Formats: sequence, C-alpha cells, structure tokens
Amino acid sequence: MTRDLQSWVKECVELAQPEKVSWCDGSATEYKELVRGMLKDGSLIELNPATYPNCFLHRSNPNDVARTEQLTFVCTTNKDDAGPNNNWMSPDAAKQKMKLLFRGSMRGRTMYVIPYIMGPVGSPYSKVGVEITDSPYVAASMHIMTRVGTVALDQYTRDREFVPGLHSLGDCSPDRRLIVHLPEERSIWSFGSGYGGNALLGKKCFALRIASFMARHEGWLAEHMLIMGLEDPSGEVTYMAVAFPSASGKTNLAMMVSSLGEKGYKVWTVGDDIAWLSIDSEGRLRAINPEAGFFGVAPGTSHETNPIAMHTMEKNSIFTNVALTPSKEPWWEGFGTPPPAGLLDWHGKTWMNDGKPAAHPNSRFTSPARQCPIISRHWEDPQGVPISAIVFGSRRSDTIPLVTQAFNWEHGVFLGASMGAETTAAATGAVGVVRRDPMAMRPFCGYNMGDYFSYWLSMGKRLKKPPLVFRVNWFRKDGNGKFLWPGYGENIRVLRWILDRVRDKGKVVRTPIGLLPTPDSIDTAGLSLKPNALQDVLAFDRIGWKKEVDDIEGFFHQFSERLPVELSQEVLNLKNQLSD
Ligand code: OXD
Ligand code: MN
Repeated sequence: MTRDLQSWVKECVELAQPEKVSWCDGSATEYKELVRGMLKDGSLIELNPATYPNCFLHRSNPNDVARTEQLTFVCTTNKDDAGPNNNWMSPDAAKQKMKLLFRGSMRGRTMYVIPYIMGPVGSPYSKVGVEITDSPYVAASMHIMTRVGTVALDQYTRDREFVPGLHSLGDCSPDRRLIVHLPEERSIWSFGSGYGGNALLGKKCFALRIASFMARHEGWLAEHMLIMGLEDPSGEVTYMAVAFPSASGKTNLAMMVSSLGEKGYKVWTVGDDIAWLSIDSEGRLRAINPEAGFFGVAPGTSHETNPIAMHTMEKNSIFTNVALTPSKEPWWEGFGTPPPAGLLDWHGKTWMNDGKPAAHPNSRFTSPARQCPIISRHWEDPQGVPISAIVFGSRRSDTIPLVTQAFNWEHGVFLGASMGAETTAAATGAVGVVRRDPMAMRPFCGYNMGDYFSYWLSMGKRLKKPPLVFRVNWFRKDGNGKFLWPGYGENIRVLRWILDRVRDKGKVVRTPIGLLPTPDSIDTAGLSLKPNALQDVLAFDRIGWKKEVDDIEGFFHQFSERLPVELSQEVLNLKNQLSD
C-alpha cells in the first residue's frame, strides 16, 4: 500500500497539535537525550550505575499496567472478517472515535515521529512502520525493541510502504483508552495507554495483528512464537518455532540453559515472542524475529530460572513497574534473593510486606536482544533460519501429554487450533478454567480465526517439506497437584526427542491423539523423577480426551461456516477413535 509519509505526519500534526515535532534518527545521542529528559521530569529513575549501567526504572500509571483486550478492536469493513475472536467496530466509526480522542491531545507536548523496521536490516522479509507518539518512554523503548531511524527511512524510500501507528498517552484515563487496528488500511491508532503492547505499536499491534492480516494476503505467516536453535553434539543446529500463550514461559524456553549441555545439546536464541515465517525458493519455511529486543515478564525470572535473561538485562535496559532496592537495583517476586529492608514497591512507596506484591505481577524488562549471551549468530540473518519443527505449547494440569507429534500437517493445524491454557490468578475471571488459545494467537490474530485456520492448512500445501508439528505440555500434574515434569532446563530432553523425530529417529506409539514417545525414547539419565512420573506425564488419557474433544468442538462451533471442513473432520475422526 503506497502511502506518503510526509502527508500522514502533516495530518497527524494538524489533528493532535503538538508543540514540537521531533523526527527520531535512532542514534545513541538521541537515546541519551530522551533519557535525560525523562530523568529530569522524574518519569525515569537511574539504577545503580555500578551494577546496572545505563539502566532505568519507569513507573506507569497504576491503572495502565497490562494489555487491555477488552479495549482492543479489529475494524474490518465486514464484521465477519474480524471474526468472533476480535472486538469489532466499523472502520468509519473507529476513525471518527479516534479523531475525537486525538484532537488537540498533544498540545504542549513533543510529538516523536519514529520510523522503524520490524525485521533485520536488509531482509526481504522486513517491513517498515512509523509510530507517532507523545511518550518519550515509548520512543526510548522503541529504540530497544526495533531498528529505529535512518535505516527505516532508507527502506521506506525503497519500498514506499509503511504501517502508520498513531499513539498518544492522552490523560491515561481508562474511559478514554482505545486500541484500534484497521487491517484493510494497514493502520493502527492507540489512545490512552503507555503500557507495552498497547503503546509500543511495533509489537502486538503491527508484528502480529496487522502483520497476520498482511501475511495472509502476501503468502506468509506472522505468529506468536519464539524461535530457537538446538545444537546437537556434531555442532549442527536445528531451528524450531514454538507458540505458547502469554506469560507461559516463552522467554525461559528461548533462553534455556540445557541440562544436556555436557552431552553437547545447547540452545541458541533467535527470538522470544514473535516469528515471521515465509516460504523460501526451495519450498522450506524460514523464520525471522521481527523484534530487536525482549519485553519480558520480570517476576519469576531469576538466576535459577533464567540466568541468561538475568545477564541480558543487566545493562542498557528499561525496567517497568518493578520494585526498587535501597541500593537502586531492581527486585521482584521470584528474584531469587530475599526482599531487602527499605524496598520500594512498584508505586514507589515503602513496601509493607502485607501480602501485596512489591513488583507488579506484569512488571517488565526491556533489553536489547544483542546482549543475550546465547543469541544465535543468525538472529539478524536477512534470510532468516530454516524451521524444521513447529511446537504448540499448552499450559494444562491434566489430559495433555508432555509431548505429542502430529500425524501430518493437517493434524498439526488441528493441534494448534485446539490449544488451550488454564487461566491463572493473574488474569481476571475464574482460575483454572481452560481457555482456548489457538496457536497462542487468540488476542493477536487480525482477522477471523476460521479463515486463519484455512490459511494455515493452505500453507502446508505450498511447502515442499513442511516442518513436523508437535504439541508440548510441561505443566501436567499428579493426583496431589504436583508437577510431573521438572521443566526449565530439563525441557531440553523433550526437544531432543523432537530433534530425533525430525531426523526420522526416536520411537513412538500411535494413539488417537497423535504419536507419543515410548518412555525409553526420552533421555532421563541423571534426572530424578518419581516412580511412574514419566509414564504418567506421557499417558494418553482416553476418558479425559472424551471431555476435551467435546470442549474443542464447542469452541470450533463459533466459527460456523468459516471453520475449514478439515478441522471438523479431525474432530470427527478423533471422536470415532475415542469411542472404539
Ligand atoms: C507479551 C504478551 O507481552 O504476549 O508478549 O502479552
Ligand atoms: Mn507475547
């Protein structure tokens, strides 16, 4: 979609009426200036320069601490094109609403114009976006999360295409908060929130919602997936793309310290949240990470659970809504050290240890990906990395085995489309209820998911050698509510089995739900598991699956005639086999 950048910026200036317009060039000097301004007005606090050099703490408005799905809209001309998975408004109504909100909203403020690239510089798969914002915190965060400035303008000069995103903090009132996507126009409008996914428009808004829509028209996929390389003892690296629902450990998996390191199995990080997947000239799937940084959940991250992330964030990072120690270091629940006396909570008040967390449960670190000690040497390869396996992850305490291989691509699409996760106390609503989250894209698919499933099926036909598809679940529990599988660095044992399958090795048993590993085909040497834990975590639970398939069928029902027949057929096949 050819669009003129200067005219769009002019329109935005006329609408929002900023005092000043500042074009971002992406330089280190510019970053320093943004930081200097925020230190001066108190919106950033400098952390201990000896232990966290060039790191800062930002506290967001307490009413603005998470993505707000209920205020997020996908505005297609035809309501059905947005699907039951999205909130919908007509594009005209949306633009009218947004124009009212934005009118004069930047008076007295600086408008930052941020040209950025999603994807490596020089990659045929990369795309340009331009975010206009009145938040210097957003401008600084975009410096970390994307490639900002001159490089992006250069690509725009060649492509003549960009995805515009207009953002304003407004007064941060939840009553005037709205995040609107117009996929047919490829544009984004976001008002009233300064929080990550709502405000850093390159991430969920562009790289997933708008990009998934573009991808369907252009023949590729934009997915909520980490990308990792698994090195074997011969030094060969096999790449996988792995989807997990939000806050289910994607960053931990992408940066895993392998417990089989001594045997020569190690992990290389390419990305921790988003994958853009394209078919190359040889008919193989290739992935790029469109992002340049990590926007990771802080609580629970420690030298125990994710030492690589801890090292990644120890310089040049912005922390949001974490607690602050008297020695000006960040702290959060699960940090791995006891809370020090004099700790300030995420509001900046002395923490009373009265049952309320010191750090907000959704507090974050924003760090450059290049600082990750195990970043893959191909993470910025313009051609991306070849994907040999796609893994769909569930977070389920029962029914779903540790790992299952799909029979074929169609069955793999069914595994992805029927993914579910149990809700946790961190989310509103009942706890422990299974919420279906197909391909972990439920909050991020920019069009009707029925069409999305059909499109996934069509990708399989276009691939000469489709990646193998798997489903994993690290979270299955025993009758006493204890995890059956240790998780974290031990998950390498499951990835190793996946690698065996990619190489036509590894033993399986065929069951109605897919191919399951034989217990002896998972390397458990040196692992102390309770008796039968491996059998239990791998077990096919016929009774549980009878309930599961009914639930999946009920979920699919809402897509009515947009649900591809192949998926109805998969449900039928499974039902028949379960009743045998
Ligand atoms: C994220 C999310 O921030 O999925 O990555 O919510
Ligand atoms: Mn995510």
